[in-house]
Amino acid sequence: MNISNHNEALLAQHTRRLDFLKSEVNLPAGILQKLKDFQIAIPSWALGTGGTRFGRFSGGGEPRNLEEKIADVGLLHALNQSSGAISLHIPWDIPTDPAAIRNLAAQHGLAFDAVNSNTFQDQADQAHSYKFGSLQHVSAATRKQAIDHNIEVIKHGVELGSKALTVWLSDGSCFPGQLNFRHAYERTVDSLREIYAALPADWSLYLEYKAYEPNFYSTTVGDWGASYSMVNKLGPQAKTLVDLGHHLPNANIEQIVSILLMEGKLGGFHFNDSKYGDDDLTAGSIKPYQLFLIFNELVDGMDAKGMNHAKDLGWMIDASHNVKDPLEDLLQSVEAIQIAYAQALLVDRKALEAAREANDVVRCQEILQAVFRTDVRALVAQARLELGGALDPIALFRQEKLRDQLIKARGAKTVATGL
Ligand code: RM4
Ligand code: MN
Ligand code: MN
Repeated sequence: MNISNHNEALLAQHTRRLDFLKSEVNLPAGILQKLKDFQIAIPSWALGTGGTRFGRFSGGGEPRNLEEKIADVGLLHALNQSSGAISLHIPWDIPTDPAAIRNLAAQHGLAFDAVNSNTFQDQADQAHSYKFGSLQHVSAATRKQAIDHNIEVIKHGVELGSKALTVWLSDGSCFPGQLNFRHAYERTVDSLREIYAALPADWSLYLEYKAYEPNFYSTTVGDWGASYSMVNKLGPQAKTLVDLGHHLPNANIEQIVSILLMEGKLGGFHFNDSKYGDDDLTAGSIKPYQLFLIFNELVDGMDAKGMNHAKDLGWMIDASHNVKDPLEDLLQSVEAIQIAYAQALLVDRKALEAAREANDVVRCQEILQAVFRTDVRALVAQARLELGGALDPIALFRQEKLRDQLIKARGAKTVATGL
């Protein structure tokens, strides 16, 4: 892959765009460094074409094992220098030789972000079914099996140098009356306590919430309130994870983010976008303004606490679907996240605060929207360029026919593990 030729060909145009941006906007000191430091983890389950319950249309060249998934993320990282981590889902991606996997990842400049447990599917060899839940289950033996699985996942993560466990539970009920909400809640907390007790001291536990699906009447960790109350019971290492697609329609996600952050209980993100529910669409593809408003709260809240933007929260993507090349899609998601972050860094917070104190509602909107409507793509590209990435990663991916190469190496009929 010839990144420097690609960059050279685009350099004049890029410089023109960047100069224009600099002439229009006062770039705060250190903004490029912040963009360069900001890495977004790629989920191992998004590297194949996502299916729906109706079907799956593989585009070919999908990674057939963990090694190939790491190679794919390495490819993304080589192109954008901003995807320097991978998040694994167990048992979809069990590292059988952790030292070799760690080594391979290091060769690509990749770290391991949160490891994810899976108690929403039954595995062939498992004794008890999760049909009626896992950590909430009425049977202690089923709960224990799910607890043990989570502890197993932590062990895999430790071997890879990961520092967090993400727990997403499909537990809930499909019909009114099916579940004693109180018992389900209490059993879930008790189970989580056992998992929490197995966390290494420098690890975090992220508890993800989701309003519905696969259960359609109630979800036991159904919203940020449920997650927040549970992580508070667990202790300081437990925090809430916000997946953007997991809310009921029109939820004010940026306000949720602001409150969790203020309370010190925001753990991290699963970025994606949605029109209806947990659609797992490309970040920024449907509601880019919402993504910007979320980052606006993040920058404000993190700065208020003196937090390190790059390191103090878990930044992960959770998106995959049917109709795009998964690697191109992930490049788009990463760029959308970087754009929202860059714009949030440009907000004149003093002016915004002054306008708020003066109840100048119009001015508040003007300040935010002026930034949102500023094209910061050249700034994000400059950060990539300085790190040795491509000015236009998707264009280079296509020029170099990288998908064709993957199909040649892996075959046209490959299907990656995942949903
Ligand atoms: C869930 C949730 C989890 C993800 C699974 C595959 O809806 O978003 O984070 O691990 O899907
Ligand atoms: Mn998720
Ligand atoms: Mn989801």
